[in-house]
Amino acid sequence: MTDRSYRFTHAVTRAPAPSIVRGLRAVDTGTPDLGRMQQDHADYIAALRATGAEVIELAPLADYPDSVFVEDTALCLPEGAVIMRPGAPSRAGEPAKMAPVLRTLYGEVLEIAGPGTIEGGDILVTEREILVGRSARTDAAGIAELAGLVARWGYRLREVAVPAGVLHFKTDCSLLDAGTILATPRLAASGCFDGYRVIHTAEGEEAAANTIRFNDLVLMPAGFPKTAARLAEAGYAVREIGNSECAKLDGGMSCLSLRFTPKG
Ligand code: CIR
Repeated sequence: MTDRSYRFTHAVTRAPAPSIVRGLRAVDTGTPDLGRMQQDHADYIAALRATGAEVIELAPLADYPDSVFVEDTALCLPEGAVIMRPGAPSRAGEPAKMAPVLRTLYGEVLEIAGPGTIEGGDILVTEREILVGRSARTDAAGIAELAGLVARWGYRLREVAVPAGVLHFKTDCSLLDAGTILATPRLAASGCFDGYRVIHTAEGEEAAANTIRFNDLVLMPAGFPKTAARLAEAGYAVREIGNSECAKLDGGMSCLSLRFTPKG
């Protein structure tokens, strides 16, 4: 096994815009506070930088309330990047804002042309395969198009089901190292992680499932002490980041960055 699924030289983030108050959400639990989100975002970026990575911070995009959630705009692999095609109409223009940035970092940048849709939050890249969740945002045609594009780089893609009512596949899981996944019991019960070591989120802490392993750290949303303790016991270096405002928009740790090591 290699460490290529969690060791990265680069990350790209985008600052939240004041329009974040109009961001998409499944259930309205209150208006996100921009100031608090900016503070949490700064902590998040500092944690990424503390691992030695270069973090590129993009300017806010007022026209796209959800544009802080950059993960959904692209899939970044060592060999190249693939620009996504979001299933949420209000987010359809976001990938075109990310593409020029990735073109400065990668030799090869491909694009999902459609008609299918696919968002980065539904894609989990592990050591041995690319898992893609079929969700309300990611459909069969989007998955098929991605499979065709990444085949040239030798990747195997496996479609998995996202539980009803869950926004993205990675809302409920994350990669902790080459062979280990953190997942909610409801997602793991589907058997989609057979062959991996799975650590479950603690009961009532399902919202802790969206973490990121980034170099030596695991960034996780603050406020889930039982799951944090499980990760620490398993030997991971956990860094808790405030996520109260992004959580109001169904966002977590993975959504806030693209993470990658461009080859060459
Ligand atoms: C949305 O509904 O699209 C945003 N409010 C949240 C996106 C979260 N992104 C992610 O999990 N990758």
